[in-house]
Amino acid sequence: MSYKRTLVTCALPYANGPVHIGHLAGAYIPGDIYVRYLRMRGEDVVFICGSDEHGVPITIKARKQGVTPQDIVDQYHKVMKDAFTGLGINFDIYSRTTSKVHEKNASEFFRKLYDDDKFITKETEQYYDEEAKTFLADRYITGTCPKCGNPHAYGDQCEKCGSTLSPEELIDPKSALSGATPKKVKTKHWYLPLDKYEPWLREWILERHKEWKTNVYGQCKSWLDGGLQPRAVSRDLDWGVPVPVEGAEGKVLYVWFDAPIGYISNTQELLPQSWEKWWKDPETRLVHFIGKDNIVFHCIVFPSMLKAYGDYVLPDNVPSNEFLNLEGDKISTSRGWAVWVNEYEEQFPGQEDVLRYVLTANAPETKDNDFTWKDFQSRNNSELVAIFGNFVNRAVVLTHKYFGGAVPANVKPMPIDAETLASVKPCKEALEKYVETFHFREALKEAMNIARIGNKYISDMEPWKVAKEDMDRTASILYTCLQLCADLAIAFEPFTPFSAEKLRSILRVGIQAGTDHRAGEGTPTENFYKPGEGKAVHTVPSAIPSEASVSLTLDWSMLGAAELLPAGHQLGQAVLLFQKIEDSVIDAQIARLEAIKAERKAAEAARAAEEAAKKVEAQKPEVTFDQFGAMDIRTATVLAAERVPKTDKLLKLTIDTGIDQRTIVSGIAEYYSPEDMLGKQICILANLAPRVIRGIESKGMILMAKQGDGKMRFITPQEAVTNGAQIG
Ligand code: B3M
Ligand code: ZN
Repeated sequence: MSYKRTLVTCALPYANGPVHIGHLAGAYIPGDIYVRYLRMRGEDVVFICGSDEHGVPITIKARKQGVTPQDIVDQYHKVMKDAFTGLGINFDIYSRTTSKVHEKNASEFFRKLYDDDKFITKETEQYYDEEAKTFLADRYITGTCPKCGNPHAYGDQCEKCGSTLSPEELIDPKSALSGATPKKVKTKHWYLPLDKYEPWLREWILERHKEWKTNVYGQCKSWLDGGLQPRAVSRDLDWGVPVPVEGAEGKVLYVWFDAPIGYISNTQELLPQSWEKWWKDPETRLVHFIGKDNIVFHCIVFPSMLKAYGDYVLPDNVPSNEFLNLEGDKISTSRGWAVWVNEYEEQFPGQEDVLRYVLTANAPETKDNDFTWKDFQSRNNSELVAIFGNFVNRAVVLTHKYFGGAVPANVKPMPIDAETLASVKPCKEALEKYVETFHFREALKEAMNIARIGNKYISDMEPWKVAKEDMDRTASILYTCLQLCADLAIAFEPFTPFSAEKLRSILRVGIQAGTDHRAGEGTPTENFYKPGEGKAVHTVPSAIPSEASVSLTLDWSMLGAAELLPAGHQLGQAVLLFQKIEDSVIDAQIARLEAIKAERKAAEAARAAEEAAKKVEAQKPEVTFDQFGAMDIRTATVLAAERVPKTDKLLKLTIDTGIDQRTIVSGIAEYYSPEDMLGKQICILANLAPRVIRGIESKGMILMAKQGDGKMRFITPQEAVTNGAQIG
């Protein structure tokens, strides 16, 4: 279907930490490349993003720091917005889900689905903290992991063994707020019955969107094949958009319900008059750039919400990348294992494009990928500096040397010149195909191929030698080289916009980069970009003229043309496009990461030592040999077993001790049924003084092993022995 405009969104990052390179590689750099490309092609594009400021992790961070959730989101919203701006990621608006526009919009969205009867309600039992008088989100419950015995597991996950948990599975659960043991209390929530949308989703995604990237399509298919369940869209929490219906006090919209509506709200904030055309006109194409952990929400949940609402366009594509690791380990905000974008910008001023280049060249497009500082250095030094930068520099410096900085006339052409220029066309076509199918690393390779073509051509032609005897031929060679430089100034604009701009300054040309919507409509809010903001330009030497003195404008259609710069066009001074990165710079980054690793190991060791010390403390006081010898421990077999009426814990066991048959009452019914025990050989303490339990005389005790998970296990000889065999 044809379309008139494209609405591009990037996932709204949680405002509980700075942006790192994993975020950039996953969604933001691909989104920005795509938008820049479309705009250069003259398409009408709105590019929307903002901070996701709700959700439990933000409340936890606030509590830990003793501040309000609003303080946390204010802090990180600014850090993230500035980080994106610094890297030239040019959103039209970077707003936030705590904006007034969004609160109203998300609330109305819920209300319409509620009024249209699109939700079902369910009553479930949730943990409640009676001391803090509040329901507890899964993250707010801690206890012992049933899988590995880690005593500090959360109600949703054990960070030690990585298991996904539900709070019910935790042993000895405690509220993280008050330390109290939480109670199960009934609570009502609204659910979107995704199961009802399943047939439609199957047809819409699996039949009509076979072109989606295989990782995205595959994940959707496996969700759909697994069968969809109703999903709760509300939570018992005091941070979020209140559920706008009666009887919903203390409840807010689930963060994954309100956040995607944020895309709509942010468009409304930017374009209060015309936003509807961007969201409701079928001639709009909607594209969501996201990371792989967001696929289900953008391909299944949000489209179902939009479908339930009725009037909205649905995503045409959801290009999602896989994860980027850092030096072989998963990036983790909580463990500090990341390269933070704001820090990068401080440490590598003027080298923003290097990060953009490396993260695109090495993008995790089809599988998880690894970022290493060595690779970063080598891509800069041996690709950007040695190929792209070197070629441009040689061409411009020689033009100044021999022709006073003016593009020479093509006075003595040879076939190789035209052939070289013509070889740019296939690169252009491939680049276009790759960008349009969201294969940005391949697209970047094609742009780099143009630089390779130039670098090879100038090395083969050796104009510095030819100049000694044939100035006419030198003119044609440099004429050809400068056309290729102009090609590079176009082709690299989506990928490395700062360097492309620097190159255009050297060439004294402008570019038709299309128009954005940053001015918005009506009165700008504080989430708008101020004039000039985010269009950061490298400080270029004063020898280079400003855009004002530029007499020539390039556009995308000129890429690969026979002549982009006419003879006589005056160039600016040569400046280096890229700087070599020295080993010492890279070693410092690696050392920083190693220090983080060492710190983490030390913390883990300290924790393990603490646990071990606790175990030693738990050891009972010494006994003498005689005291031990006084105990009659022997093997026995269970002959009969039954539950003690009106108790949950007790089993009445009849056992053969080798000396007699007797009754022992044992508190193991939680772990073993009577059938489990029947015929089992066990160990008992036979001479324990008899006790009457629930009216039954119990003579002796069954020996059980108890470990961190709380479960009791009986001890059985490895080989069958006769009953009454002495243990000691
Ligand atoms: N904030 C998750 C994330 O940052 C979430 C995305 C919301 S997009 C509507 O990965
Ligand atoms: Zn565990």
